Amino acid sequence: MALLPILNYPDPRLRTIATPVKEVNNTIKTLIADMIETMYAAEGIGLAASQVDHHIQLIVMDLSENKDTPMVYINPKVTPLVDERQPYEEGCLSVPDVYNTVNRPNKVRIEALDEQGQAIDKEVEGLLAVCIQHEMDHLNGVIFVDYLSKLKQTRARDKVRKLVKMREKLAEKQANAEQQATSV
Ligand code: QAP
Ligand code: CO
Repeated sequence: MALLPILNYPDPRLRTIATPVKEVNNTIKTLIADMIETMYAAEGIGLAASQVDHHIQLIVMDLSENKDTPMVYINPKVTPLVDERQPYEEGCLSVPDVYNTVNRPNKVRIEALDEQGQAIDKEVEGLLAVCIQHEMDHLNGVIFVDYLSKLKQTRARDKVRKLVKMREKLAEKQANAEQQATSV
């Protein structure tokens, strides 16, 4: 198992359109396990393959309290079941520390394959409906900030750039400290 690096907004690779998975083989199963591990490590509830630079139609999610119920959606098709849209405060592992309200239909039908290649066909509402639409957007190169005003998009971009720089500096410091500790 391995942690995968997550692409950060506004990385242009996040705009890549994902292609369908042809066969749920061992390579895909390893990627699924790594994505679930990466999602848990980052304290996320959902992660699309696009976010870890794999441009295939694959989503992992876990909305359970104890983080012990991972869900896998392969080649998903999501159909809204209501016209009405409801506001929900969304975040994204690719847009760290940015949260904003997005309006989406809060009841959808999900058709997909699971990790065993078995067909899933279910109607869902609430957070699960919101989250699958957010992750589905990633597979189509869409990020939740695209729904916000230009001003909010600029602020989000600047905030993420600053945070990524800070994280890089911190990682550099930690690497230096470790080197010091081992070179006595
Ligand atoms: C998508 O997002 C989602 O900024 C999944 O510092 C989120 O898991 C859909 C996260 C909310 C609907 C509602 C974000 C973790 C996790 C951050 C996530 C952060 C740490 C985001
Ligand atoms: Co996201």
